[in-house]
Formats: sequence, structure tokens, C-alpha cells
Amino acid sequence: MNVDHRGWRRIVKLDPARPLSDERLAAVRSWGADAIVVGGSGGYGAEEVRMLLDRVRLKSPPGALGAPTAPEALATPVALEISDARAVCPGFDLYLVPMVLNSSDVDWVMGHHQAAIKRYADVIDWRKVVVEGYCVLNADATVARLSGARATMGIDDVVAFARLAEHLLKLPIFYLEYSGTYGPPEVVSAVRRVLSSTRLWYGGGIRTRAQAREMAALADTIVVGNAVYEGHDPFGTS
Ligand code: 1GP
Repeated sequence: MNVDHRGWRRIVKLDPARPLSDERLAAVRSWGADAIVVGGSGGYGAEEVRMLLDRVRLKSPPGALGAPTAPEALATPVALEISDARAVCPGFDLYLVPMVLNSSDVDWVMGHHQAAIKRYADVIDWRKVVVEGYCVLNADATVARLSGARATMGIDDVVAFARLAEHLLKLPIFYLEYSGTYGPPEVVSAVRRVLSSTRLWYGGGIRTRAQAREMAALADTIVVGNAVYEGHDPFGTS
């Protein structure tokens, strides 16, 4: 199992607040993504997170027709993306912590993080924590509203955020977040050109294999979320 995020090229993001049938979960697992990330924009607590983790880890739900007596564990790493410190549970391979770099609210840059560290410092395993520098670029997305992101900006501003992530903050990940809509490849390619040590993640609106190919050629890592719930198959091979 590769728990080093630097080796991940294709990620599936599952939202604990959204219903997902066993059949669909099994189909998604068969895509062979490099990692599964559990995360969303709220509407769930630690119990929903734990239940989804348990379902994701099993190859077949216990008692399902044709399921092995002892369900086999999934070999794919599973990470939790923390957007609410109250919705955290143990057992994940990695914990991803978003900083919304283009938020107008300091809480989304580091305030919530400071409060969570103050409360949970004794139980945090820092070896499993990785920071993501988010640049939220779809103004209509829930994450943009929640975080007060200044989502409408030109390519030069986005590129400056990418440089800031790499050179000022030394972040491991710069995440171009177009959640819900397919972003312009020219933005991704402009950011690609200025990043070297910070890895570039792209997420947003990938529904087809052609879109997955296009963004995978520009970003280090691509993330698929909504497609899981809409019945699309951007990572499928059949
Ligand atoms: C969401 O970037 C991910 O955080 C993926 O976006 O849901 O639009 O695929 P979609």
C-alpha cells in the first residue's frame, strides 16, 4: 500500500453526507484509484466518517450475497480530509488538512487549525498529517461559500497563489479546486509551469475519461468526487 501522497495520481473523494450504495461503492473500488479520500463540505459527524471508513475498507459488505466469510481488507490507502475537527476519527492512513489560501476569512487559512491543535494536540500523529494549500475557484461551490473564498480571479493571481504555496509556505500540495465544474486547462497548465517541489492537485467536474486524461496530463494528481454519485465512470477501464 502506498501511503505516500506523492505517488498518488488518481484519487476518488467520497462524501460521508451522501448516500452511496454497496454496488456503486464496489464499482468505484474497481476503478483502481491510487487513494480514496473521505471528505465533504459538512453535514456529517465523526460517526458518519467512521461508518464510511469501515465500508470502504471492506472489499465486500459482511453478509452480502456472495461475500467471503471473512471480508478482505482493501489495499488502497484511505485518507480523511478534515474540514471540521469534530468530524475526525482514528484509523485513516493519512489526514489531509486544507488551508484555503484565497479565503477572505483567516479562520479558513489557519484559525480553525489553531483551535483544533489547541484541543487535540495530544492525540495528533503528525507523521500522518499533510497540508493542502487550496485555491478555490468555483464561486458557486459550497466550499467557496463556506470558506469565503475570493473565487473569481485571473490566471496571474492563481499563479501567484501557487508560487506563494511553494516558496513562502513550502506546502507539499497546491490544490486547484473547481468542485462541481470543469476548470480551464489553461489555468492548470499555467500553474504547472511554476511548481516544482509542491505537487499540483486538480479537482472539479471530471466526469469523462477524456477529461480525466486531459487533467492528468497537466496535474500531478486528479480528484474525482461528484462523478461517483452521478453514475459516471471517469477512471473506469471497461
Ligand atoms: C471536490 O475536487 C473535488 O473537492 C472533486 O470535484 O466533485 O467536481 O469531482 P468534483
